Amino acid sequence: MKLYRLRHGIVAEQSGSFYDIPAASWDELVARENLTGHLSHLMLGAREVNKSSLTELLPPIGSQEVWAAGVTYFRSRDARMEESKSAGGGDFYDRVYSAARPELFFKATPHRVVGDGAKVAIRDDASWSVPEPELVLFVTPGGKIGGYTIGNDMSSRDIEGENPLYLPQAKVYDRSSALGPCLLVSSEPLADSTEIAIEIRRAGKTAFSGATTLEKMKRKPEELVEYLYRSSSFPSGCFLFTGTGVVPPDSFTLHHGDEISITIPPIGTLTNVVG
Ligand code: DO4
Ligand code: MG
Repeated sequence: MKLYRLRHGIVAEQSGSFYDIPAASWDELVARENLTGHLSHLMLGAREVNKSSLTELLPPIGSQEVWAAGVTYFRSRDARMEESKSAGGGDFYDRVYSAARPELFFKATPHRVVGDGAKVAIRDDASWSVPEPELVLFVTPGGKIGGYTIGNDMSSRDIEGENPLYLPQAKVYDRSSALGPCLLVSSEPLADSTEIAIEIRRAGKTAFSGATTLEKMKRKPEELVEYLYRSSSFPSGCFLFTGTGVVPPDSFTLHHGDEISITIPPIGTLTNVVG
């Protein structure tokens, strides 16, 4: 089942039909251990609505923190070793790729997150900016993976490449994070063959496209969650980006007006324009 958060309420999609979900708030609905069971119960009395009511989509987030894992794909390790080589930072990426402890960093507070159709930003003081297409986990307060969404972990490569200690500035700024278009509620793992694809369109043409699959991810989603929840509590659950496996060539930087579309087939497509 897919859950959409709209300006005027919450809509569930099941088998091609849409239903209004009566809930006091997004947090009240999703921050529970048996979300699938709770939704089945709510669906018994839910009112069917037209697909056209899916307007004014908001990101599928309430008060949750957004965290991110990094260097979980070989392509990310490679690109980052190269960009930080002259600063002497390359070795850190190589080490974290094969270490037992994953890289986990704080990515966003909810107000820095935009939804499908909204504008993402590039930093004014960055000269090399890229999107990072990623599968994002929704993790319950108890540490169970309760659902999935699509994420864009916007990043300033020149700032991170200058010094890995600048990572929070390269990663955390207003509209640096996009989530959506919905939350796919499922306690089942996604298939390893699941594809994560990105297309960046500029002036009506494809400026970059690429894809990867979950089987290329070095770590298991549960492993990332287990580390994140060590000595940390998340009373309303949290979102966790799982890392990027697609990095545009070094000659590529985002421009204002670029349209970024990220598709993960069981979830949908997340589209944002840079502005
Ligand atoms: O190491 C820095 C961030 C890595 C990242 O965001 C990724 O691999 O997706
Ligand atoms: Mg990332």
